Amino acid sequence: MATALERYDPQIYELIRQEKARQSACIRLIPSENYVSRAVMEASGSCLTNKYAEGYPGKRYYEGQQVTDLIEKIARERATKLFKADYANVQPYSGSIANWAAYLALAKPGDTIMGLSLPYGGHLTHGWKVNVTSKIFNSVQYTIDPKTGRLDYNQIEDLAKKHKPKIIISGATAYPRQIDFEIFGQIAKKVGACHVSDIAHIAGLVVAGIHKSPVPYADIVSTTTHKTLRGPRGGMLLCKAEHAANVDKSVFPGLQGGPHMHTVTAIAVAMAEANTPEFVAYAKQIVKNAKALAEKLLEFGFNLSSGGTDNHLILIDLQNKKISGKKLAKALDRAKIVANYNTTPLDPAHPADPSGIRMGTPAITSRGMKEEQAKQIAILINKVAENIDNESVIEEVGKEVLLLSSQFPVPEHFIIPNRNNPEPLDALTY
Ligand code: DSN
Repeated sequence: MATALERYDPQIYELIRQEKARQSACIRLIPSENYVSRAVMEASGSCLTNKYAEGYPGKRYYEGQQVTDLIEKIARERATKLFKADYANVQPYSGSIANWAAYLALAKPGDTIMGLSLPYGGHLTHGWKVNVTSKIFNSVQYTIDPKTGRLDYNQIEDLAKKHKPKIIISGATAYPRQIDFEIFGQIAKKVGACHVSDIAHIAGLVVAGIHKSPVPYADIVSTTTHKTLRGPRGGMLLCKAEHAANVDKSVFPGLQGGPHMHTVTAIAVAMAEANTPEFVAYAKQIVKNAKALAEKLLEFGFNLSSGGTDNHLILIDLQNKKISGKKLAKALDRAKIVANYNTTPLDPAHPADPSGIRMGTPAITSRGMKEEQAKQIAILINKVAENIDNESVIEEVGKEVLLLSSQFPVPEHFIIPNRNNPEPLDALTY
């Protein structure tokens, strides 16, 4: 039977169908993307989208909050338990807003913030020059050591001593190595700064205990909920009890109006999923897969920033291959392998067409792929890079991708055991 959407808006129905087919057919390597479970998708598409809930549980500005209060409390409790934090705010619409709320909870406009420079792997909202964080705050940017491709904690400490920032931000969007949040915390203490840690990319690895948690060492931890954490598109803040009131005020009414309660609901579900042994195994496999992909690419002579990876992503510097990041990303996309072009440390090229390409393994791991498939993907990537102007080879690779994808169906089939009934869910379609 046709769905309501199919009947009412066949054009949009068809486009959603096409996107679903694309997500199913392609090898998705964008490290910030994933596939959510059926349970998260259902919560996200639920009637909670109909409800306004300005305020917080027990202190709302609209009536009819009998259910929303319960849901938000559950989401907060699950998040605090999962991350072992004192307090969680689950309302930020995104990671960018979560970062903003963290800064405004701890600093005033005009204060100095210090974060990782975007071309070196930082996020726009870590004070990059085109982002409004650099206009409202005085932004000082640290970099990474181009020789090692790693954070240089001495440089960070020297800069912190020189500029006396109000906030030091740890965290990155394109950094393939472990971050020592404890050292960041120590540097912040030495210079009287607050420490905000943005773990949007690695949150799933943190809850699985693969990467050290910044929670003990940061005043506020900011994250998205949809990357390695595999929840809905959204943001979240975790903090020490002393900052809870300021964090809440910063999010609402400081930056946002009504929270997206369907997202908060889906975050609650994702927090339950992440608190399972299955999720820990998943997160471990993400890193194994990234390492396997990295090793095989190194065999083909690709230069990897820092020489490899400790997490879910790799950053390839293509200068030795004489191909631009954009050219390879577009050729790979035609071959149904989806990654994104990215700047690399000391990149001589413009960010609009940089020398690097960024890839990650959260999505392929959700499909059940393992090291063997990661290596197979590296072979396909190399084939495209070596035949960058040969459309018939690129088409051939596309066919090989389809074959591989068909063996690992999209994770509407992936199994998060029902918490009340250990029988796995059947493979149903959305
Ligand atoms: N767009 C995200 C990423 O791809 O890393 C960061 O916001």
